[in-house]
Amino acid sequence: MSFELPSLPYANDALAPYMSAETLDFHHGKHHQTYVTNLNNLLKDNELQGASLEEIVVKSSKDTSMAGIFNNAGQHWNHILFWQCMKPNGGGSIPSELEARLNSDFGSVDQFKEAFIQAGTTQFGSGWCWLSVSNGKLVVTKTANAANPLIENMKPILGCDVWEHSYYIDYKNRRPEYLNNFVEKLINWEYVESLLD
Ligand code: MN3
Repeated sequence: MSFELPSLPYANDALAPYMSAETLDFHHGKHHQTYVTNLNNLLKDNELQGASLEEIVVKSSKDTSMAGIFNNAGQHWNHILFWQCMKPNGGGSIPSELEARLNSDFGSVDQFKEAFIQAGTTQFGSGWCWLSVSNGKLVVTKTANAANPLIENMKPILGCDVWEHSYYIDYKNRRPEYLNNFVEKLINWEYVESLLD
């Protein structure tokens, strides 16, 4: 069984102007597709062939001889979450259960947003910023390259790609502006809440 590129849950021009059709054509159609193609090729004759994507990510993260599999499996997993975490006319009000959890664990929704944007802004080079459930508590973290919170026993419920391919066409070097628009205009909060617990 091989992995496949999932379709975007919206039209490729539906997130404009905050994320353009050109960005999605390249990011989803080329970059994400390449991770899937590489992963399938690397899994041929590998002991992890046939395992679930999450199992491949976690197991390959612990074995340096599987670095190539880890990088491509991690990026496949990360992008699947990333596409689902956005929607047209996103941002806005947060469903009540998630809002209460953000208030409880960060002090306020604004403090959560500040921490999330700060994590993405300060991730040096390529990587991701995350909102995850860790031991029942919501936490913000950042990771480099293909890594994600799954490999630290957390459950990611929101992830933002801060590789340059995610924003350079639309924002050039202005990563903080991209992150701010991701939070205020793109996040599908209903989907994020559906991943709680
Ligand atoms: Mn990407």
